Amino acid sequence: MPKDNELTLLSDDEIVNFITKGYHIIEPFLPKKFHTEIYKKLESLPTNPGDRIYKVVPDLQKIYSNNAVIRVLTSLLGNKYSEASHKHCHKNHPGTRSQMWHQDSLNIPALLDGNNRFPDHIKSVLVMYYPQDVESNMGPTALIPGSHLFKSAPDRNASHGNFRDQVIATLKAGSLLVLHFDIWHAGTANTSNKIRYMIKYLFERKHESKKPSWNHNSSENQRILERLEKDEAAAIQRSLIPKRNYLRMKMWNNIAGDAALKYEYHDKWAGAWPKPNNILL
Ligand SMILES: O=C(O)CCC(=O)C(=O)O
Repeated sequence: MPKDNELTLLSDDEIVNFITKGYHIIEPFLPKKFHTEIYKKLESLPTNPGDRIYKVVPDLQKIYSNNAVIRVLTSLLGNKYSEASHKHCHKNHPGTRSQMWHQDSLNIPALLDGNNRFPDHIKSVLVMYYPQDVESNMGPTALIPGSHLFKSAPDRNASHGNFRDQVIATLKAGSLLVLHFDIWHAGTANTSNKIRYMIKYLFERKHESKKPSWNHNSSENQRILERLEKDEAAAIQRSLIPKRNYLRMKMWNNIAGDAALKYEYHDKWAGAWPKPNNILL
C-alpha cells in the first residue's frame, strides 16, 4: 500500500504497460471500512445524483485527490490536468444484463467532427472506482486490451460477445481502474445477489508535456523501444502490427516531450523462413 504522503510517479515500464494495454489498476489505498461507508451512503440515495455525486458523497474527494491517484494521473496526463464536470454512478442490481462493448470517447456530442479519438496520445482517462469487492458474477467491467489504438475497429464490435484476450476486471473494494478514453469496454452481467456500484470520473490533459511527467530513465530507452515493438496486449491480425507499433511509439513521443524515442521501421518479415513445425499441413 503506498503511503498517503508519497507521490511516487509511474515508472517507464508502467507507462509502456498503459500504452500497450490501455489500462492501469490502482490497488486499494484506504481502509476497507472507508469503502463500506461509501457503499452505505450510495445505498441511501433515493435517486441517481448524476454529475452531483461529488456533492452528495463528499468522501469521494478523499479518493480522487489522494496521492495514489494523483501520481498516476500526473504520470499519464502531465502536471496539469482537469476533472470533467460529468461523472456517473453505475448501480448494477442483481440481474443487470451485460452492456454492449463501447468506447466512451464517442459519446461526446460537442465533438461530432470525428476528432474525438486520440489513438496516438493520452488526452483523457476514465477513472472507475468500485466501493465493494467485484467478483466475477457481480458484473465486473470487461476490457479489450490494446483496443484504444485502433480507429478502424468496426462499430459492429458492439454486438460481439466474448473476445479472445479480453480482461474481466475482478477487483478488491477500493480499487480504481484507469482507462484510456478510447478503450473498448463493457459492464458485464450481475448474476449475484449483491448490488455492484461503480463511480466513473473523467480527467483531461491541459497541456502538452515538454518532458516526461513520470519517473523516466533514459538509459532504459533501448529496452523500452523493444517492449513497445514486441509486447502483446491482445491478438490482432499480423498485418496491423506495424501500425500498432507506430501508434504506440507516437503515443510515447506525444507524452514524453523532449524524451521522444527514435523509431525506425523494420521489415519484420525478412529473415529466417518459418520452421517446419509452424507450418500447417
Ligand atoms: O458498468 C461498468 O462496469 C462499465 C460502465 C461503462 O462502460 C461506462 O460507464 O461507460
